[in-house]
Amino acid sequence: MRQAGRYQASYRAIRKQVAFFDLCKTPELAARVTVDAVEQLAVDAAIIFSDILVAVEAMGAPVQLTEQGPKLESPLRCMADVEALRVPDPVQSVPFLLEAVRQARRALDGVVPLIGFAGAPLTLASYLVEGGHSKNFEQLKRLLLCQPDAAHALLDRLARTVTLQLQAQVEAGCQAVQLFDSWAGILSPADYREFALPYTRRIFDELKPLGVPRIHFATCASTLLEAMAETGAEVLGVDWRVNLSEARDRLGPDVTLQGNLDPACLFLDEERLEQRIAQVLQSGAGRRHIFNLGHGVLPGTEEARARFVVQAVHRLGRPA
Ligand code: 1CP
Repeated sequence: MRQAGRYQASYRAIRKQVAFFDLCKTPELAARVTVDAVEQLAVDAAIIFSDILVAVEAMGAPVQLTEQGPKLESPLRCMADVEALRVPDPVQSVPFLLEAVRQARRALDGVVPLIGFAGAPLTLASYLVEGGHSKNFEQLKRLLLCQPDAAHALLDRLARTVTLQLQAQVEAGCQAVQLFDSWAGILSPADYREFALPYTRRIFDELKPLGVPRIHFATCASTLLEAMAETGAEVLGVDWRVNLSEARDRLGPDVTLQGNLDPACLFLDEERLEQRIAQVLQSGAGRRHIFNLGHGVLPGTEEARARFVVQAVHRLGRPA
């Protein structure tokens, strides 16, 4: 999940000087934030520092990060708005991201693998249509249900953009890719199958020849697990609302599960935190399980607690 961010003093110090999207667009700094998180936490993999909304900007929809979260200047509402979006060539539209990947890979080569990422089409569409974070996703659902042609045209453009961006990240040095469909859980299983699954499957199909592990993550998606597995991902990331052993029973032995400690557990004292970690490891049962948080580190988390989680997982998860 997200591992760099506001809970780190080193990140806050950089953010005092540099606005968030400027940080994403300065390769030296983005690579440094990526590597700092690995060095400070001693995690087993790095995720490149960027944001899913970088792709949205590259398509021609400017984004600002405000106190209330990301904000788009002019949310999309109809087919004409969709048709104005580009499907950009990443080499031209996100050179800073590809350079950050190259620099981070150089620094981490032989240390830990580097994961590239993007937002899944439905989640990116939510920001484009709502103009920011949303509680009920009213405008997005209006578009999906009342203007399905415009919705599919939007999702198609997003899928093409994301495919190109992930391919370019792998070519620049990423050794795995993760597709975040953070808000897929707002859909019914039938609507997920219509508006999310086909696009995600297409992205993963086109990445398959590159031979890197493909990780798919969503929150609030326990009703969607079987459909998510049909995307072809090698790894499914799940949040804490799902019991890992139950997910294993439903999905069979072949898929790898990633997760799923509730990030709020990092507010516990070490003893109780360790019990929660042990429970997650136990429900993963050491079978095709990558320990992770069920979502990103919360901004109010103490850094020492995040380090403690990694140490405890190494101690408990790798029997002597
Ligand atoms: O400095 C700040 O205030 C910025 C906070 C922040 C950070 C650290 C944002 C704004 N984005 C990021 C980085 C980020 N975003 C990473 C880098 C990973 C790392 O180094 O660990 C990643 C993988 C993301 C992905 C992302 N951005 C997602 C998918 C994952 C998830 O958390 O669900 C989403 C939904 C976003 C949108 C976004 N960007 C930023 C915020 C605060 C949000 C969420 C807003 C909302 O609630 O809708």
